[in-house]
Amino acid sequence: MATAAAHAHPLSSISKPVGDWVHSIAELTQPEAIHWCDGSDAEYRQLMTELQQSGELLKLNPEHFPNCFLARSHPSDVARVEHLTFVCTTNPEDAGPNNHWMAPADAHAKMRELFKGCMKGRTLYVVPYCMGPIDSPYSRCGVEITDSAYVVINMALMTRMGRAALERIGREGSFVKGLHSTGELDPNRRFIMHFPEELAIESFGSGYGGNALLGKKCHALRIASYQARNEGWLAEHMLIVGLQNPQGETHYIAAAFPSACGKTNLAMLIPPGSMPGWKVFTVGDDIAWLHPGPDGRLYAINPEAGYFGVVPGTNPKTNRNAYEMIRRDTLFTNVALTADNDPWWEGLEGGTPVIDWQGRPYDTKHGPAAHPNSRFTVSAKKNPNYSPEADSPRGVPISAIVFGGRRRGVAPLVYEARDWNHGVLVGASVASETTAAAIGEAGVLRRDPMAMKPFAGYNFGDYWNHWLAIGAKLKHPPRIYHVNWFRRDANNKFLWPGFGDNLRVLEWMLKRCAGAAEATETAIGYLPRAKDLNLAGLDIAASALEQLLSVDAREWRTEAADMGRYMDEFGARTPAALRAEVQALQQRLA
Ligand code: OXD
Ligand code: MN
Repeated sequence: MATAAAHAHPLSSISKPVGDWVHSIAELTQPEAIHWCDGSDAEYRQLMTELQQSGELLKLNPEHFPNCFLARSHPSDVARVEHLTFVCTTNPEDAGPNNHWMAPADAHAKMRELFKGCMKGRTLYVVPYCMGPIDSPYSRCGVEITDSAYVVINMALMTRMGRAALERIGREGSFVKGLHSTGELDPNRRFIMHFPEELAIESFGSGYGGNALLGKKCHALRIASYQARNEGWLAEHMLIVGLQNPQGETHYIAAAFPSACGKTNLAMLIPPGSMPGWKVFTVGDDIAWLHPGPDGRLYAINPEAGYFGVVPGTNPKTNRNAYEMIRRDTLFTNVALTADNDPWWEGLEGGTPVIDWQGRPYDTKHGPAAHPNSRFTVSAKKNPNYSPEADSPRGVPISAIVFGGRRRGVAPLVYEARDWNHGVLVGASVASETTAAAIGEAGVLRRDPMAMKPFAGYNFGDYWNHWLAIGAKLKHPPRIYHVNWFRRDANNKFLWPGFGDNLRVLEWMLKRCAGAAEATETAIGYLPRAKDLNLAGLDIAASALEQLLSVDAREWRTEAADMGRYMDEFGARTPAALRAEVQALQQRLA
């Protein structure tokens, strides 16, 4: 298709700014052909066929996994590369100590050298996309130029991609410019550059999701967070879920957790059998754009249209919805294979791997069969619990915001912030053990404010200030909570069952929002007592609950001091109101 359609396009709605930009990139990168994506089914099928012919995609067992495919990435290109990800602002202070910084002119010069002629013999795909419902005033558009057909099909599943987006861009005039090439996949020639002041992204040398699907982390979080600050909203690393109680009332929660800490599982939660009458609706599993609404509440849209979820650990017990969802129409990346050509991953509970994620005969001495950060890409519409509100242009009203991390100690199962400003401190002090979602050592505790450490496109000090300002605008702000599903006992065993049973904690939050549940006041905020939680049908020891719901003042004094030190790293940009919150916490703990 590419060669036949060289430099031709069937789309009449190309505006001059888009046309001119594509033209200038084509001059720089020298592709053999240009393909303007229209987002049609025919185009998708054609690309899938081409990718199979070139061996980049493998068809999985069509009886067991109809219309499912496997892609294998280069073994050095399996996760986000935070050390090679830069925010390029004129003033380094604007990027902040939370980002790697490069001067925009230097970054552009470096990237120009890499992009020069890099698409020779390849097809340049123009991928217009809309983040958010196509008719929502809260949505924002972008165009990704890429030389990877794998990226195009992922973008087709993950965003509203094609003709309608291009038409909206034509009407609006402005769009985020994303330029991507897989290059030679050389880790020494790999950079993910962000230019928030120019609404531009340049990514070279990686084909991995978070580095290459520019609509996701690069646009919808790093660039959007910067845009959101200028425009008075928030772009957050949050799932959005609707919870319908047995009385038939639905409330929405937005929750931020670091990568690979169970956002997709919480967004698709299955109520335990002992909680009849509850229903769960997924609005989003990774990113939320939050806007103060005309009624003084906070409204959320999910800018994405699909899931790029972590595969290992998915089974009928942990997430039956996801397990069923990814049995058809799904693109797998870096999972293993059984002798039947079925996908296999650790935690599947059945089947035997014979080929590992790198395509080698499986041998335990090579490590896990599936890569720990192997992924599924699937359209959100395939989720049996897809919320009917997920396409609503006005978004859904948020009753509670939840922050959480993966911590073996210190943080209790749940606590409620005293008010919005205290809640901003609770979010700012999220800390979590690192996971396989990014290159680097897993299991190391690091501060990850609002789960945005890898994704905030500007200085965290300014970001916290913006959070405080948003709260001041809300007549009916959501309540703010912190949860820790990952607390362990002295034998390193998880104390809380997690997954579906997390609904017990969410129920308490929603009852608190309605003024219908009790709590005890502690120095760190409001905690439920065991009797305040719905524990019907749950087999859990009283001693486990006691540990889960306890606050150790000594540990928390250390924690508070550490938070204060962390905030000092942001110097004068840390808002005084947030420092005051740390001091107040320290006084309550004294
Ligand atoms: C993701 C991540 O891919 O957070 O969602 O790493
Ligand atoms: Mn994520």
